[in-house]
Amino acid sequence: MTGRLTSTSKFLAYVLRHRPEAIGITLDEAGWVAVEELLAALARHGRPVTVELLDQLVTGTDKQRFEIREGRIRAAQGHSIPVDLRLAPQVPPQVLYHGTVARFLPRIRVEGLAPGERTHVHLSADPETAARVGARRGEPVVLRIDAAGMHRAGLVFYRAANGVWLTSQVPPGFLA
Ligand code: HQG
Repeated sequence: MTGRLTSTSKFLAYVLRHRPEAIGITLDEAGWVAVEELLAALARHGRPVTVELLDQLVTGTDKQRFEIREGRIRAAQGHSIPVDLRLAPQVPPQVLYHGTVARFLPRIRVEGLAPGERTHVHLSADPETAARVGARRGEPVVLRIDAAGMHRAGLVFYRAANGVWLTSQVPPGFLA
């Protein structure tokens, strides 16, 4: 991504996942806001985004952080504000992956994976993606999650529109 695309993507993710009030908008319960309302609010707050740039962000980046449906937009995942994305529970693959860093491991081994500031724990379908997630914080460590075992134990999985797997927590017994 170019610098402008990246910085706009990050600011939009901040607004749509964590702080819509930063530009004076509110999201509905499922995290959506009208595209027109979003663009007007961004312009009012000195962060103008054109329809073309927004289109590039939604369709043109590898991360697919945002979805647009019927004239509305939302972040596909990663929220800290309470939203109900209305995703249908999914049967997960046998194994999912989580990218983290060594300094978190002692706590993770005891507590399992917790969502922290976000509404869900984020899991990746492949170890390469998980390594990229972990690398945001340092030398990545990739954990293997016994997703099938969690599913058998009644824990629920969702898949965001961009392919990220979501679950409320991973108890330590399901980590390898
Ligand atoms: C760690 C990015 C101590 C966890 C990525 C992680 C992702 C614990 C950090 C998305 C813990 C939370 C989410 C425990 C978990 N004790 N540390 N019990 N349980 N942790 O950012 O998964 O670029 O909230 O390992 O691609 O890193 O934003 O979650 O290191 O999909 O679009 O606590 O963010 O996407 O960090 O990343 P985060 P994450 P974007």
